[in-house]
Amino acid sequence: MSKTIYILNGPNLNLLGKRQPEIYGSDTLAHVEATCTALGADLGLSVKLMQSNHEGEIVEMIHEARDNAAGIIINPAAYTHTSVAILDALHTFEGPVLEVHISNVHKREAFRHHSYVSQRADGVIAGFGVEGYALAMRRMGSLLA
Ligand code: DHK
Repeated sequence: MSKTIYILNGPNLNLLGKRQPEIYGSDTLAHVEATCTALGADLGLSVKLMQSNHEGEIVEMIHEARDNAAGIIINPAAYTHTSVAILDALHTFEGPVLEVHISNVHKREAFRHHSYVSQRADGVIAGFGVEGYALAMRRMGSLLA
């Protein structure tokens, strides 16, 4: 039976493809989901992609992952830089956690340089555009093999 990976996305990523395309590109989150689902079929991983604009909902998705997912790929978006609650939730999850940022946060404003989530993440990808999700899927495949 294939293992399930949760791909969790934070605020404003529902607008991916329309929002500041010069920074985040023109591909949508639906495109990310389709790409990762297809790649997952090759890797023996099934994918559940979710997005929320609400911090507590993301915490609850992580709690759900405790029972249903072998690994988490997370782009917490702005909550990356603010959320102790998401960090604490990730500490309750036992499998691999990979952090993805579409943009190179280190090339941007200073407030984007710190990530709470990185204190738990097993790996971080930034600045590879939406391809970062596919790279994280490949790494997840290796970690769970
Ligand atoms: C997405 C956001 O919405 C920002 O708040 C982060 C991240 C960067 C990204 O690059 O995917 O600072």
